[in-house]
Amino acid sequence: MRTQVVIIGSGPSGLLLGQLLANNGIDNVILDRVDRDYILGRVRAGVLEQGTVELLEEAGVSRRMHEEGLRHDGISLAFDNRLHRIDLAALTGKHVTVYGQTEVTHDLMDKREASGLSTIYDAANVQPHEFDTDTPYVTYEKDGASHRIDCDFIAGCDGSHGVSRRSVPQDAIRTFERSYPFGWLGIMAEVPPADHELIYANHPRGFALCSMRSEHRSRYYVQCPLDDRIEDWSDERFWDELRRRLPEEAAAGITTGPSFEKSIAPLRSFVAEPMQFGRLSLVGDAAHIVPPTGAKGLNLAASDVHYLFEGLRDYYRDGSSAGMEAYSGRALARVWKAVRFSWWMTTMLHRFPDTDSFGQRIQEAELDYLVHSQVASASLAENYVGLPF
Ligand code: FAS
Ligand code: PHB
Repeated sequence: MRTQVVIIGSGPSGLLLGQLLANNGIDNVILDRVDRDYILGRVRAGVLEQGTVELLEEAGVSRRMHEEGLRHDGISLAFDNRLHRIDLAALTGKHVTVYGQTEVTHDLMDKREASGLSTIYDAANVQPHEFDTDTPYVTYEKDGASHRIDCDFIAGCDGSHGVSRRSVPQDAIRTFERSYPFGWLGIMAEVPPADHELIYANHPRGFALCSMRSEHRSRYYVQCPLDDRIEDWSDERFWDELRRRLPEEAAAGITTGPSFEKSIAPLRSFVAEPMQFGRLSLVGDAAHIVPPTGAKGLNLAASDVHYLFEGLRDYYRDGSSAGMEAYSGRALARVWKAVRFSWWMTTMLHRFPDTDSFGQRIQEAELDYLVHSQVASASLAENYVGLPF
C-alpha cells in the first residue's frame, strides 16, 4: 500500500490533520491501536480557542460546534470568598467556545467517514521506519497479518504514550519536564452548571474548577493528593469538598447529582525538542503535555496541526520544503508560550505542600494584583483566548 502521508493516531491531532490534507487533495491514512468507541469514551478537554474553532471551520467540521457549543466571553477567579470576573471579550476582542473534545473528535470521525478516507483501527505494533530518508514507511499488524504502508511523510499524532517519539534516537531528542505534587479529580454529571462561565478557585483546601459541557451537563475538578484513588471519593464527598472550596455565592449555585464519569489525572509539563526528525513530525501530545489549568492541551495540538498542514500543503502544491523545514521552530515558539502560561496558572491557583508562609503571601499578592490591574488581566486574557498562530 502507498499514500502520501501516514498519520499515527486518530485523536483530535490526527483527525484534524487528515481532514485538512484530504480537503487539499493530499492522500493520507490514519492508524490507531484502539477502536473508534474507545477513543470517544475518553473524557478530555472542554474549551476551544478561537484559532481552534477557525481551523475546525476550515476543515469543514464546525456545524454542530456552532449549534451546540457555548460562547464564553469571560471566566471567573475565586479566592478570599469572592468571585472576580476576567472579561476576556472586553480585554481581547475574542472569546472561547465550550465544546467537549469528545464532540470535536466525533465530528472529525464522522467527516472522515463521510469523505471516504481510510482509518485503520485496532492496528497493533505500529512502527515508523526510515524516516531519516525520503522513502519512509510504516508497518503494523492486524487480523493476524503484517502490513506495510510506503509514504512521503509520517505524522506522529499518537499522544504522550505513543510510538513515534519513542522511535527517535535518544541522542537526537531533548526533553524538558516538570511534574506537579498533586492531581485533578474530575467528575461529569448531568446537572446544570454552577454559573454561566467557568470558575477557577484558589482555596486553602486546594484548587477547584467549575466547568461544563452544555447547559445541562457539568464538569467539575478538585485538586487532590497524587496517591488518592477514585474509590476514596464518593459523590457526596466530592460535592461537599467542591462547595467548601468555592465562595458562598458560587457554592449556592451548585446542583448536585450522580456522577457518570470520575477520574484522577496527574499534572505535568513536558516538551520534546525538536518536533521533527527527517520525514517524521511529532504533533500534539506526542510532543508536549501541559497541566489542564490553562485549557491549552487540545488547543496546542490544533496549532501544531496548522503549522504542519501548511508545510505539507506547500510541499505538494508549490514544491517548496520551506514550511516543512520551519515546522518544529514555528510550533515550539507557540508551545513554550502555552507551557509557560499553563505553568503560571497552575502555580498561581493550586496549593503546593511545600509552600511556606512567604510563598503563600506571594501567591495572594499575585491574585490581588491580577484582578485589580487591567494590564495584568489583559495578559491572562490574551493567553487564555489563545495567542495568534
Ligand atoms: P491523543 O492522546 O488525544 O490521541 C492519540 C491517539 O494515538 C489515541 O487515539 C491513541 O489510541 C493513539 N495511539 C497511541 N499510541 C499509539 C500507537 N503506538 N499506535 C497507534 N496509535 C496509537 N486538554 C485541555 O485542553 N483541557 C483539558 O481539560 C484536558 N484534560 C485532559 C485529561 C486527561 C486525562 C488527559 C490525558 C489529557 C487532557 N487534556 C486536556 C489534553 C488532551 O485533551 C490532549 O491535549 C489531546 O487529547 C491531544 O490530542 P492528540 O495529540 O490527538 O493526542
Ligand atoms: C474542562 O471543561 O474539562 C476544562 C475546562 C477548562 C480547563 C480545564 C478543563 O482549564
